[in-house]
Amino acid sequence: MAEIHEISEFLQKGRAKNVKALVQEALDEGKDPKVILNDGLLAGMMVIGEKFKNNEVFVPEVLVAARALNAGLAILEPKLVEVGNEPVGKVVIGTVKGDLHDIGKNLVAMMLKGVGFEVTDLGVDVEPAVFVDRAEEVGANVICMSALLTTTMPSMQAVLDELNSRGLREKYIVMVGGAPVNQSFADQIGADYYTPDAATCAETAKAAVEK
Ligand code: B1M
Repeated sequence: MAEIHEISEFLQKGRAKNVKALVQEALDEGKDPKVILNDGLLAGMMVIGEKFKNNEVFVPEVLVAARALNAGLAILEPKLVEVGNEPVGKVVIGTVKGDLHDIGKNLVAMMLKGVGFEVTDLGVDVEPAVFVDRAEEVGANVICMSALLTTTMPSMQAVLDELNSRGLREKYIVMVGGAPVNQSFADQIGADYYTPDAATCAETAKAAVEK
């Protein structure tokens, strides 16, 4: 029987194969995908995050743990995502310029798909102009930005500046998030919504386009 805590432990050791196998086993046993995500994968990554902060582990260990997390997420994705017939709207999403963290952004993209959005994922280190160019190209309603570094948060402002300078600000719902981002920062830069986690982001985006 797959124990959820084992998923967290193998993730911390960067054992992607074991993580994949255990996630699959847990799903086969009928365990709730959200429990596997929160108590297995994300709990393991939180431990790594704390150890990283305290200099108990370093970039290589964090990278292999992140790879193991992504491997587990790939197995979980079909269960977390239930795609409807008609998209509720279109989103472009990316991690802002200078920032290479993509796990949270991937999770947000997954949840957005889960509530029925068509999602264009721009990846990481995305130039401000690219957010706007691609939003225009795909006919998006929502622009979602993720930042994990305090030093890259100003790149979010740069996207809003880009929208304003092209006279396109009113056309898009702009959403921001990521660990260092908060409501007061969102207010300061003039974003429409800050949400603290992937599920809330997806629900809020859906409610916003349906308004
Ligand atoms: Co880096 N890193 N990292 N890192 N890393 C952090 C963010 C850090 C907090 C670690 C620490 O010191 N405690 C710290 C930032 C400090 C700061 O600025 N405040 C840090 C640092 C300093 C760095 C480097 C500078 C380290 C170095 O090189 N010396 C470097 C920067 C590289 C760069 O981006 N230019 C770096 C590199 C890396 C790795 C490459 C090794 C790896 C990233 C791998 C990858 O993403 N593929 C990595 C990782 C994994 C982390 C930690 C450990 C984990 C981040 C993560 O994936 N969490 C992180 C410590 C931590 O956060 N505790 C850390 C799990 C993920 C699910 O959570 O992304 O927060 P998160 O997403 C959440 C919410 O924030 C939200 O939804 C998710 C939950 O549902 N959310 C949104 C995210 N985006 C959203 C958008 C929304 C709404 C919600 O709306 C649009």
